Amino acid sequence: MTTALERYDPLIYELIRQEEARQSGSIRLIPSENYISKAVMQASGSCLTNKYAEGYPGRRYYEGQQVTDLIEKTAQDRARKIFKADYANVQPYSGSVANLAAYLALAKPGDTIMGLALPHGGHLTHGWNVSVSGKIFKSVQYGVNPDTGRFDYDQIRELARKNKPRIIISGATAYPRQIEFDIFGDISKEVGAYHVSDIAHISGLVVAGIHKSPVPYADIVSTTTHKTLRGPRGGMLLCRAEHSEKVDKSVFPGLQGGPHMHTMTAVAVALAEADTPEFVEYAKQIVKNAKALSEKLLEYGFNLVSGGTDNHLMLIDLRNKGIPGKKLAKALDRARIETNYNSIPNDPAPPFNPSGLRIGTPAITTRGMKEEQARGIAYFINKIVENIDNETVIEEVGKDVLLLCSQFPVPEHFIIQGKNRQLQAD
Ligand code: DSN
Repeated sequence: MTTALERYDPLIYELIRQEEARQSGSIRLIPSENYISKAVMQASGSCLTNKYAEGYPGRRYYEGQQVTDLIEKTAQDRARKIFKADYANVQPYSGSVANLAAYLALAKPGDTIMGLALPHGGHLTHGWNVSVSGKIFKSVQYGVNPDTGRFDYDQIRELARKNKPRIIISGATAYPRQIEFDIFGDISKEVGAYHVSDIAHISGLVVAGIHKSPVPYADIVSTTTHKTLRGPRGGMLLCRAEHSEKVDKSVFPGLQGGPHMHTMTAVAVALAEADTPEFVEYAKQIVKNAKALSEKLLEYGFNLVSGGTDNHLMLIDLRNKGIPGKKLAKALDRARIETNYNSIPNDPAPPFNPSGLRIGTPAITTRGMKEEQARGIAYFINKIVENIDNETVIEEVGKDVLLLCSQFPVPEHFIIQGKNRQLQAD
């Protein structure tokens, strides 16, 4: 039977089909990507896409909110529960908007914010100069220690004492080690700063108790919903009770109009899935897979920033292999392995052709791969590096990757069974 989409728009139908085939026949190592469950996909493609709901539950600017209020309250309650937070705002369209909303809830344009520099693993929105966060605020940027590739908390403290920022941001997009949120909290207290923590990458690990949580030590915690947390693409803010009104106003009407209710509905489902024993096992396996992959890469003579990983990702410093990150990422892509080229701390090469490659294990773990397959992927990467200009070998690796993919199909679409489901809004 043909679907409505196939009949109405065969071109787009065909392109979606091609993307499905591409996703299923390649190994996804981009650490910020994942695959969502059938339930999340269904909620995301539901009739909630048809509804405007500007405002918050019980105080909207449009009528017909009998159901949307229940959905938003459910999403908020589930977020508060699994992150153990006082308050949750589940409306941000993305992590970037969530970050900006957090800053504007606590600071005014012109105030100083201090975050991790982009080339050291920070996000654009942590005050990097091309982002609006680096334009409307005075931005002070810290880096990682050049010898260890890790945070030097004494240096961060010194920088904070010197610059007295209004906000200190903890969190990263390419940092492979545990983050000591309690120390960030102490530093913030000492210099009279607010502490905003961006856990977009690690929020699934935090929920599962595999990574320390910033919630007890941060004024506001920001996250995306689609990385290790494995929900639809979106953003979310968690905060102390005292900041809840400011956070709400900052999101709406400060930065956004009507929330994307279909996404929020899917977020609610993903939060229920994250509140299950299966999810905890999944999160543990992400880290086991990352460790297995990183250890095998080290055996092959790869240099990893900080020497390894504590979480879901690693950053390969390719300088000793004499191959730029972009060239390797493109060769890997031809062999059906998706990665992203990335700057390494203090990279001598420019951002468009940097010396690093960022890889991670959330998506392969969702496909059911374990340590053995993670080590096999390290073998593929090494083989491509050793044959970077040999298209025949690249094609052969691509065939082996396809075989591996067929043994671990994209779970079309898996169902989380967990028992701890909170099925209704309180
Ligand atoms: N673009 C995301 C990532 O890949 O890490 C961060 O927003």
